[in-house]
Amino acid sequence: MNSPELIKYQALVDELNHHARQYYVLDDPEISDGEYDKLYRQLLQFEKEHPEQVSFESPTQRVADAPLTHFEQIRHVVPMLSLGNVFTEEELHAFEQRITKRLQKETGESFSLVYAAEPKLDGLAVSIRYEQGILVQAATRGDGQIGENITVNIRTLPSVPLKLNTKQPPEVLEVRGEVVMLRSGFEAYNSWAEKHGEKVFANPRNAAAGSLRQLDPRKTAKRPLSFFAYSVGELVTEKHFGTHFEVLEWLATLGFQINQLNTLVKGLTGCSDFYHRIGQLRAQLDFDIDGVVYKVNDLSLQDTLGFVTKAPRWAIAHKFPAEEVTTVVEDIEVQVGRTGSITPVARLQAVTVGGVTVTNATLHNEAEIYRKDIRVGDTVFVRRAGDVIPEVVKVVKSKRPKNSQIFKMPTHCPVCNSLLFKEEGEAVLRCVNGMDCDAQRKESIKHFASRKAMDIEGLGDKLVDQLVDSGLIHTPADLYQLTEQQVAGLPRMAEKSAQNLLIGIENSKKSTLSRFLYALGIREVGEATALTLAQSMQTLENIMQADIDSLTALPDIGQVVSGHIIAYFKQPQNRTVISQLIGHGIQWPDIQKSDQNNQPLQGQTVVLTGKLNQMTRSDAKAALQQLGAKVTGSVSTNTDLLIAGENAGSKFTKAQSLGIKIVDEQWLIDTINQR
Ligand code: I6G
Repeated sequence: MNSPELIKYQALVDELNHHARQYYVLDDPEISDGEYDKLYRQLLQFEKEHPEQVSFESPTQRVADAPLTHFEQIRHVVPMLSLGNVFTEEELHAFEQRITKRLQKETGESFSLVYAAEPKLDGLAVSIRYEQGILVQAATRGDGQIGENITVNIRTLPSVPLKLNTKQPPEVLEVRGEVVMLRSGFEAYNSWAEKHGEKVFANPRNAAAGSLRQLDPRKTAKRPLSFFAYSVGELVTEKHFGTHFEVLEWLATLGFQINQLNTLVKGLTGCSDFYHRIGQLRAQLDFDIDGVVYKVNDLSLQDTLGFVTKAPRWAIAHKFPAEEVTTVVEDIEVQVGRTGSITPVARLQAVTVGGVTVTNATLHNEAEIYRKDIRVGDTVFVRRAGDVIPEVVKVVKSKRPKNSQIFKMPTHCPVCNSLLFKEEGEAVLRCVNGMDCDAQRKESIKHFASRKAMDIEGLGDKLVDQLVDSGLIHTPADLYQLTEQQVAGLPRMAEKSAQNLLIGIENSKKSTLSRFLYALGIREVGEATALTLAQSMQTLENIMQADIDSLTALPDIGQVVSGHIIAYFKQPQNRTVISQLIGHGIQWPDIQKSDQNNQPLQGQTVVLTGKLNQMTRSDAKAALQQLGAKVTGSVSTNTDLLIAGENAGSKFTKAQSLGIKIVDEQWLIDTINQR
C-alpha cells in the first residue's frame, strides 16, 4: 500500500471507531446503520487487498478467529475488592458515623462529606488493562486476587476501546467496571436463541456471565454486551486527580461508557434521596441493578480512610431488598460435600424468585434449622439475592400443618452409613469416611473436573454420578483411561457427547501446576493458596516434600492449612493417584525459578508514593516485585516500607505516624544495584 492509501486507510479506521463510540458509548449516533455498513465494507476491501497493513485498532480486529482451550488464571496486581453492604437507613447512618469519626480522629477536622453516587449494576465485574494506551489484558474479578484471562472476549465488546482516545496515554491504566447485557439486548438475544435452538438464559446477569465465559470469542461477539467503567485499579500516570468524579470524567474522555445516572450528593440526605430516586426508576432502566453505591468523592479522604480486609472503608453498597416469595417445604434432605460436611437442604415446591425457578434452598447447618424451626410441610419465605444460593428466611407458623414433626439430623452418613462426627468448635457434622464414601468420591471428582481446576469440558455433575455409579471410574486418574465405547455405552449418552467428553479430557492434560494443585481438593487449599504454593515452591516434588516450617514461611499459609497439605501428601492412596495422573500425561510448564536468596524484600509489603525522577513508576514496581516485595496502593499497619519520591503527600504523613520505615528513590536504586 502506498502512503496516501495508508493514510486513507487509517482515516477510515478512525472514522469507523469514532462512529462506533458515538453509537455504543455515547448513545448518540451521527450516521445511519446503512452508512456505517458501507464504510465497514470499504475497510474490509482495503484489508483484503493489503492484509499485511491491517491495523490492530481496526474494528475488524476485535474478534479472534480461533477458540481458546481454557482460560488462563491471572493474579490482579491491585486486588479487585468487594464492597460492604447496607440494607437500611440505620445501617447507612452507622456507615457515615463510622467514617466521619475516623476522619476526625485521623485529621482533627470535622467533615460534611460529598459522595459520588451511582447505580450498582448487576453484571460481572472485570478489569481491563491498558499499557501505553493499548488494551493488553482483561480479567474477570474471580475471588478478587485471581481472575481469568478473558482478553479475547472483552475485545469483542464495541463499548471497550482497543486504544485509549488520547495523545498522552497513561503508562498503565486498569479500568474496572461491570459488563452487562442490556435488557433490550437480552430479550432480542433470547428470542433469537429460542428460534435457533441455542441456550436461552434465565436473566441478563446469567447471559452476561455465560457470554464472557465462552471459549469461542466469535460467539461472544454475537452477544449484546456493554461495559460500564466505575473505577481504576493500577494507574501509572503523571496526571493528578483530586476526586473520584474527576477520574470518571477522565475515563469518559478516554472512550469509556460511564453511567449517566452517576452524580454527586451531599451527606446522608443526599444518599438517601438518590437511593429512593433510583429505586423508583429501577423498573424503567435498560439494565438490572441491585442497589446503589456511595463513594467518598475526595481521593485524599479515601486515602486517609483506607481499607478493611477486602473492602474500602470509603465506599458502601446500599442494596435494594432481595425479592422474597412463599412456597412449601416438600422435604428436607442432607447432602454430603467433598470434604464430608453434611448440609441440610430444603426441597421446595417450584417457585419463581428474582427471575429464576427455585426448587432447593440451603438450610446451612443443624443449628440454623432448629433456630428457624423449619419442618417438612411448612410454608416458608424464600429469598434469592444476586448470585447466592436461595435461602429460607422464615416459617409462616400460622400455616403449619397440625401433625408436623421437628426435623432431626441423621446420626449416620446418608450415603455410606458411617457414623457422623462434629469437630470441637465446628457447626457442621462430618462424614469422615473420605474416599470410601461414594458421595465424597463423586464430589472430589466434580471438583477435579471443575472450571477453575482441570476444566474438563463436557463432564457435568450428572455424568460424574453416572460414571461412578456404573463403576467406570473410582478416582480422577480413571477419567484418563476411559474409552469412547465405555462412555457411549452409558444410558442416555449420545455418541457425539461421548466424543466431546474424550476431547475435553484430552485437552485438560495441558494444565498449570497451580490448577493441578487446586484440583486435588486438599482441604483449605483454594485457588490463591495453590498459586502461592506453585510460585514459591516451583515443583510438585518440592510441595509434596515440604515440611511445616517451609510451608508456614509462605505468605498467607498458616499452621492449619500447612497441616492439611502435609496430611494430604502423606496418604499413600493420594500419592498413587498423583503418579497415575502424571503417568496419563498431565503436564504443566516449568515455573521460572527466582533466586530467593537474592530477594532482600522477600515477603515485605511496600508502598510507592510521590514523584520518581530516575525511573518510571511501573519500572519501580516491577523492580520491587523482583526483590520479593508485594506492592500495594495504600499505607496501613501492614505496610513494612514506604518509598517516598518528591512531593509525597498524605501517605508520607500516615507512614510517619505509624512508625513505618521510609526510604527514598536512591535507596531503591542502590538496593537493585547491590543484587
Ligand atoms: O462502583 C462500584 C460498583 C460495583 C464499585 C464496586 C462494585 O462492585 C461490584 N466495587 C468496588 C470495589 C468499587 N466500586 C470501588
